[in-house]
Amino acid sequence: MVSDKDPIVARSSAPGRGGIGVVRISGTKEQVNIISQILFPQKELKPRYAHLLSFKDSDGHLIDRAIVIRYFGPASYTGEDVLEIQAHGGPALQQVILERCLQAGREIGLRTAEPGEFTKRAFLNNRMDLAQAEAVADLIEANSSAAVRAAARSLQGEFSKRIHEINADLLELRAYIEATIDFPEEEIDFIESGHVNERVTTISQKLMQLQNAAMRGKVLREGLTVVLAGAPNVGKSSLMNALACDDVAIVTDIAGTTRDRITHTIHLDGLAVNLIDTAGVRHTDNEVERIGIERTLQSVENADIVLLLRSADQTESREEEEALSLILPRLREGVEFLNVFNKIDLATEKAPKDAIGISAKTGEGVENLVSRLKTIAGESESEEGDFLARARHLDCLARACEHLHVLADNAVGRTVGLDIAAEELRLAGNALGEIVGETTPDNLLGMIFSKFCIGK
Ligand SMILES: Nc1nc2c(ncn2[C@@H]2O[C@H](COP(=O)(O)OP(=O)(O)O)[C@@H](O)[C@H]2O)c(=O)[nH]1
Ligand SMILES: [Mg+2]
Repeated sequence: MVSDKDPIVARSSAPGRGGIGVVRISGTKEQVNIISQILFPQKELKPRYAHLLSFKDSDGHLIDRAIVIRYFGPASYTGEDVLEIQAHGGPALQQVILERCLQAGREIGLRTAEPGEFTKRAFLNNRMDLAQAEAVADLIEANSSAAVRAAARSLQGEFSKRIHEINADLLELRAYIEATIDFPEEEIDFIESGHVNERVTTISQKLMQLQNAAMRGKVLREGLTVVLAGAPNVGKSSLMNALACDDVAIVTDIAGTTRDRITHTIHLDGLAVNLIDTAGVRHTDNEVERIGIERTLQSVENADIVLLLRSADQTESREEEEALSLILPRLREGVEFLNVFNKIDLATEKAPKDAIGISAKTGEGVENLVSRLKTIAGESESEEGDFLARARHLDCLARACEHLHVLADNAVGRTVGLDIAAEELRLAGNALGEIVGETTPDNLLGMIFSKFCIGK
């Protein structure tokens, strides 16, 4: 078991070669003093000052010249004392520096940091809340410019601020209801004059707005998943290649060519779009193809947008109907569903009004399809600016909503007793508290930080 009290060290810059490589040490003032005196003897390090110093091995041989910065807690990233050594960024050199640091700190228990441990300390020392700490990892992992901006907003506390606002409302209302419990005769008067039910409705609405924003935030973080589905041979793989501007999927006129999912990420207006080409859906006795088709249907279940492809030259064929009957039941509620008629170059008639006509072969209409995707993706931009969210946050928000709905659906004081109402408000607050880390169980914290990269 590692302890949060140990001094820790890690390489904070990315592995590989670079102009600069950064090794960071965090610990108490005494711990960092001891290490710093061994590494840089006779040198008093001023806080937040870039010292140019010789970094030497234990025999006094020069290893590199480095910029060394000393931070005094709590004014540091972790909230503890920190020593940052910026040397040249070679992998072997960085390893030598790391080992020398570990050797210098051996007596006082210096150890290599776990993934995310610097940020975990920042959280434990109240330098940031949990949603902000997660935003650090999300900022590093952001795969589009929109995700970068949203992660930066989360890191500044935009998401947390909205959680705290709702939590304050919940707390105030709960305090009022709990005070009312002490006056059983005047209960109904108190509930009415305190507009308790109206307040429940207002808080529910705020919470649902936040939930919508968080859903957009999750799309920003993970990208928009667009699944290409339909009967065999309608041109799904051809469209995949056209959208990817590359030969990512095999195209033949043999039905059942694509058997496994093929994924490829493109960027539309700064948003990552994960395209998934799938096996054509039909009834089949072939075991491998059957497994592929089940994977298609699973992808459909998890999609943000499903492009249902049909071949414009043979619409309403038995295959098309069969595919449709298997795909439609697997669509989640609220999923965007676009009818795409491919092979319009072969068709004598135009695509129906509600469908997008394209030719994956000639490229006709593909531009139009892309702009439809962009519109859908663009709808995920809110005016006040998005923040990033994770599945974990959506789960907490959904639980908070459930507790509030118990009260919103049943008038407080009439069908729901006051003690139950107070308890539901407390549970809703707890669920929200988990997002910012106020009520998050320790094992969950461990899991969250273990997904970080080392040195962060
Ligand atoms: N004329 C024409 N042929 C197409 C078009 N799109 C795909 N094809 C052809 O239809 C056949 C099946 O295409 P493929 O992309 O493998 O279909 P999938 O089974 O749905 O993935 C191939 O021979 C393609 O060349 C199109 O827009 N026009
Ligand atoms: Mg295919």
